[in-house]
Formats: sequence, C-alpha cells, structure tokens
Amino acid sequence: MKRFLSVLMAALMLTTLSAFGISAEEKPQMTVSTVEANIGQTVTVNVIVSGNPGMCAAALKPVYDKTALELVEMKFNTALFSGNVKYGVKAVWSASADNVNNGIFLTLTFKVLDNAKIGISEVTIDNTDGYLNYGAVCNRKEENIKYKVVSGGVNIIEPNPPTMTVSTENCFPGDTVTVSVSLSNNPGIMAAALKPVYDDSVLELIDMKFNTALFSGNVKYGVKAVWAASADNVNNGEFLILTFKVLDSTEGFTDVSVQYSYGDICNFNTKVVNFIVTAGGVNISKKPGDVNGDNSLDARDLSRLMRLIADDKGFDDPECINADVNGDGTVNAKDIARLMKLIAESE
Ligand SMILES: [Ca+2]
Ligand SMILES: [Ca+2]
Repeated sequence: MKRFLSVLMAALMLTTLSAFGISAEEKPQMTVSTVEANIGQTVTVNVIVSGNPGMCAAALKPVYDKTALELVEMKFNTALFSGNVKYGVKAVWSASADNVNNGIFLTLTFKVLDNAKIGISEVTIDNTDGYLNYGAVCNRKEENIKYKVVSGGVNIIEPNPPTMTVSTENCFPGDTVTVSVSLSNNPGIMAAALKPVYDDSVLELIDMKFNTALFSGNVKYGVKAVWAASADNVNNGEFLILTFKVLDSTEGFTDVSVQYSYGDICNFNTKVVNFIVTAGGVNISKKPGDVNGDNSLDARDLSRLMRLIADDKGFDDPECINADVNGDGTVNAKDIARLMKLIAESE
C-alpha cells in the first residue's frame, strides 16, 4: 500500500510539474503539416522535427493514399540538416556528426489526383502506434531515437465552382441600362436557358442578347434566353446582356438576377452543369439638380432649392436629399450657383 501511494505521489508530482510547464526536455517529435489544395494542384507537405536530441541518420517512409495523391518529390532540408541523401521508397539521410537542429527536415511534394475525394487525405511517416519504427532514426552511437509522429495531410478543397455573376449598374430614372451576366470557372457548356429575374414595377426588359462574339451559337429569346452551340464552350466573360428601361420616378436599388432550372445548362455529353448565380442590380439615383425629384431639370428645381435654403432646412431633412447639387455635404448658395449652371446647360 505504501509503495502504491509513493507511485501515486510521483505521478501527481509529474502531472503538476508538466501543468506548470516545468516538464523535462521536449520529446522528439516529427510533425507532418497540413496544407490545402485543389484537385490537380501540386503542394508541398513539410515534416517538421522538434525536440531533436541529436541524430545522424534517418530513413523515413512517407505513407499516403495513392488513389488521391501522387508523390512527385522528396527533399531533405539540407540547409538545416546537411548530409548525404538518397530517395527511393524511403527518404534516407546521413550526416557525419549528430545534428541537433529543429525545423523542417523533409519536404514531400504531392500532386492531387483528378479523382481524389474532397476532404483531408492523410500523410504521415511510417510508424508503429504513433512512433517512428524502431531504427528509423539514430545517433552516432547507433541508438534508436524514439520520435513521436503527428500526422498531417492534404486538405483537398472544392475547386472554384462555376459562377454566373450579374453586374450592378448605376443610372437615372428614365434611362436605358444594360446589365451583363458573366461566366467564370466555366467547365464547358453547350446549351443554356436563362430566365431574367427583376422587378417589373421598376424595370422594363427591352432586350436580351447573348454575347455571340465569345459564345457563338444559335439563340432564341422569349420568357427565357436560350443559347445552343455545336460544341462545348469553355470561355469566361460576358455571356448574356439584358437591356432595361428604368421607369420614371423610381429610385434606389433594385435586384436583377437570372434563374435556371436543373437541366437548363448542360454540356456536350448532356451532363448537367450547375452555376452559382450572384445577383446584381440597378442603382437608380435622381439626376443631380433634380431637387423636386420629378426627373426633369428646370426652374421648379431652382425655386424648390431657394425655398429649402430660405427655410434653413437641415441637410438631413428628407426634402434636402437631392438638394446638395454640388455634393459637398451642405445645402447652401453654392448649390444654387451650380444648379443654375446645370439648368442653363441642359437641353
Ligand atoms: Ca425637377
Ligand atoms: Ca452643396
């Protein structure tokens, strides 16, 4: 019983010591880094040494999923760990004296294969129960160094998804404005049917037009804009141009987007292609100097502005929103001068 207690006491002391960070020297460890990569990309994973008590030879065997990764290159960091190297199934290193450096010891360069699954593909150094195999690393005295192995890997992330971006345009009430729908990360499409989505109390769709300079093919316009080519087109850029008439006496921001149903975009093999649609819109602001907001620029605006100034209306007053004709943040006589100039110059 006494013996058990003393063992327990010793264990408690060790726990306490390590809790205060007064542990013995750092234990030898090899940490494999984790890096992000897209499919098809080539990436480098580092094997980092810490707590190195001194070593003069190593034979490390990388372990990884060969269906996801192809090992392109192994390379010891001889700037920090000078010595002779040899690469085969294992990466072998030897030095003429014990090296006590810590840091990047070995780099492994992988290519992420086309059919790799999304997610982490583990990379480690061949080990037994989390420690390098006996004899994998030793010092000048041929003593085995028990390195703990912390696995890492390649985090294979979703490649950039095909995206359809609707532009945002600025205009005045009554204007005609064109909004473009552009493609990016286009994996190749042969046919598409897109339905413009907008607020018809603010905008009137007067024209749809595919950019056939970049996307040659046959087109048809109805409720949807339909495009079909004879082969896959992998271009990116302006795909569809929507022309709207902005209705009079409207103001503010209005959304414009495009919709498609599943199967409305496909490639030559009739495989469905999905695009993430980023909506855009039209930002409608009143004409500079249109103080009364009736979408025309005339003497009535001047009269309104003079009244606002005479009444000493604060700039925050809703009536004054369009009264800062020169845009300097205040409403004063300078705006009258600018407005007179604008009216004089208007047709
Ligand atoms: Ca006006
Ligand atoms: Ca002003």
